[in-house]
Amino acid sequence: MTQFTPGFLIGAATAAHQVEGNNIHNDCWAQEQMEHSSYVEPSLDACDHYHKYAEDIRLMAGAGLNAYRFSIEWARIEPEEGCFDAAELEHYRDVIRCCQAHGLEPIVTLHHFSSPVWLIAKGGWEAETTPADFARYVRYVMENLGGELQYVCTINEANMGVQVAAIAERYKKQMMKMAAQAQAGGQSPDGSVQMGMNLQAIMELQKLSGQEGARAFGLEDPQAVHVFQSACTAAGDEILCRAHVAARQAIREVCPQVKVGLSLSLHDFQPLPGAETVAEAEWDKEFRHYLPYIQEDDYLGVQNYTRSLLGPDGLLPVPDGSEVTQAGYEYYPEGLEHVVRKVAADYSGDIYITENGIATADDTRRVAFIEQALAGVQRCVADGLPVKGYFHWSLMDNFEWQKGYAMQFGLIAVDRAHGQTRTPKPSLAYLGSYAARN
Ligand code: GCO
Repeated sequence: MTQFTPGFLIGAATAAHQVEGNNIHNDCWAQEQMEHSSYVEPSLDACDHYHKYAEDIRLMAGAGLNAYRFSIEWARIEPEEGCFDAAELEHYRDVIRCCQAHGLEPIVTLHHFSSPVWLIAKGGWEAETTPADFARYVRYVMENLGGELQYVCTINEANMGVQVAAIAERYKKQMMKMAAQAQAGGQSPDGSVQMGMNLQAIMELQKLSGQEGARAFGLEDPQAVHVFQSACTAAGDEILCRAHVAARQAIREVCPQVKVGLSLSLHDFQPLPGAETVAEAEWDKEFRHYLPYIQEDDYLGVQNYTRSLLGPDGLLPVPDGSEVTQAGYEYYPEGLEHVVRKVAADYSGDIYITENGIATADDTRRVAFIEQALAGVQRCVADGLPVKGYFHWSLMDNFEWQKGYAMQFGLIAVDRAHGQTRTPKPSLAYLGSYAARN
């Protein structure tokens, strides 16, 4: 293990809704309460990071980390449109100052998937009003907290909506193929799988869930619910990019010293012979497409977890016999270096790895993953690529969105049933050992 040079950020990352607890004014919380929720369980108190942040920051600092990436919850700051909660603002000021008091550089994400309910009721991430609404929230935060910050990430995984749309399209094609095969064989679509399946009931439940989801936001039409983690249209993707640009402009007006960027979820696409054009098209969709909107940023947040094998017809399954994580990803830490090199070929700004990690109950695999991922990062730095920091996902085992608490991404274990007790795993100190000692 070789330490990075002084100034290279070595940190951990979290997201407000996944760790704080009781974000009762946001869209995820509303969807978690539904009778037909797609969330396996509600977030509830999460990891009570809202109250235990000082303990968590102390654990990071004690392990040698020198940075912390966390998000500010828009729905806490602006629970009702145009009404700002100064007490919540002061909570986040306390978190920022606690980081600084313990030698951790804070990187603040201003939107990490969850949005205020009122925004979704207005049309959410497909509404023409959202860029201005987002910029107003960002300006309020930066006017009050910007003087204490050096780094801000406007939007986490800005390409998530495009990726969800691609998954939805793949799923739709598979369902249509199954139904066509069944009907060609003279069967009902239900008979196309070797189990008792009632497609009609599935469709009815999806209809029920959609109607309930619309009601959660005071809407009639399920198609009008546009949360951030839903398939976006090309118009919605453009609205999101305009929201980033409007936020960047507000930040630059209020705090010109702050480094601004967004983060993208990026896959290490690996084409089999004959699938090279498919891989390039996928990379264009999830990365190059955003270049016009980020070329004036100070940095890009790169988030990578694994590789994606592609054949001529698109995504291929994880190869038989591969080590697979709790998230169903192939264990593939080498993907990070590949993605960083591909990004640097087209983007000239600084690169911060704002998420990289592994969902596993075996912390020795997390240590090995970190070692292999950071070896790749150090090769990139040695080759002169402008990589300036690495944030591991995640600081603690937390609420993995619709999958609930089943996955363990954390450097710290959390016993939510017994006082939210924190138990640092060996991987936390191992990660900290890479940070230069000033
Ligand atoms: C994301 C989010 C995180 C996830 C993490 C593990 O990248 O999807 O930023 O909130 O929890 O990636 O899936």
